[in-house]
Amino acid sequence: MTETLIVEPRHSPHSFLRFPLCTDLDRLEADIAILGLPYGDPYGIDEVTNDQTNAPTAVRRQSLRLSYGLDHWDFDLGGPLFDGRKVRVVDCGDVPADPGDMTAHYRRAEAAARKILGRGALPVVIGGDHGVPIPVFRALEVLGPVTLVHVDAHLDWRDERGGVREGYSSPIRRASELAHIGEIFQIGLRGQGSARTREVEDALAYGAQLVTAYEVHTAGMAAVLARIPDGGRTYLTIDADGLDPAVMPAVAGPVAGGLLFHQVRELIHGLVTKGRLVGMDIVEITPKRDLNGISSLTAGQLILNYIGAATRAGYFD
Ligand SMILES: [Mn+2]
Repeated sequence: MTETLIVEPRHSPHSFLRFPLCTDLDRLEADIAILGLPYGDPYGIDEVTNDQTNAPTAVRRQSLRLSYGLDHWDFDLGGPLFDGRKVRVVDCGDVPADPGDMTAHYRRAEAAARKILGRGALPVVIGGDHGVPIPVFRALEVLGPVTLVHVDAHLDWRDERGGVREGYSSPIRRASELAHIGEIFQIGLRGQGSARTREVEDALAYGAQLVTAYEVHTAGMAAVLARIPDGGRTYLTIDADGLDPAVMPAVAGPVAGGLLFHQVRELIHGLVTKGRLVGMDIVEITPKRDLNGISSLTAGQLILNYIGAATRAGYFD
């Protein structure tokens, strides 16, 4: 592959938390690699640059409100982010798209994720809509079997919509077709989305474990975590609308009754310590709908919880 993979953050004046930029993935030396994937597989021409494409920039802009310095105490973590250890976090910018070839950005995204994983770093992907993790799921092949954990109000098992197969209604269906994806846990389901009875039946036939938001509220996230096998690799894909709209107002499909921040935080810490959480994404933030930047801030706080938890679990020692 000779294509240029990466450009600098498109519109943000700075990287995520001002971490160093790495614009050449062949020289990547990092424990964690932040990667913006603005572009999905659109259902219509107006969705080529939907508001979700603005989210990597919005999250980077808001990230400076998350931290007053890496030496400051983070009560989410019980100490400074890096816990006094040597941890290398870089921001790899955004994968660009090519208006003359609307399949190019998924190819580049997969190649970028393969390089990040191949060089031993954990990818932290900022979408983009929920189509963008599909090439990342493919790239997980380099690691071998992976359990997929999915936070979302919606099932995302549509085979296609209007002939489009890799859009934001289909990521979990596409994941289920990959040989290296094993068990799938879908957490936070509620209300109505694009799923009909046939999609639910297909998910259940696959063996996907469907966990409603109400089950989490009643039984607690610890009970959900207990169902996920210990010791294996997991990848976490978070649709922002899996969280409650009070926490994540900037989403296209808000549904009441969603997961609360502390529940998703508990999920991240639990997955990190149960086995190896090999990466995560946060997608479907629509910054124009945001209030006080709270959705982008909350996304950034989830990312810091992943970095801090992985650090304390000895991932980078
Ligand atoms: Mn989704």
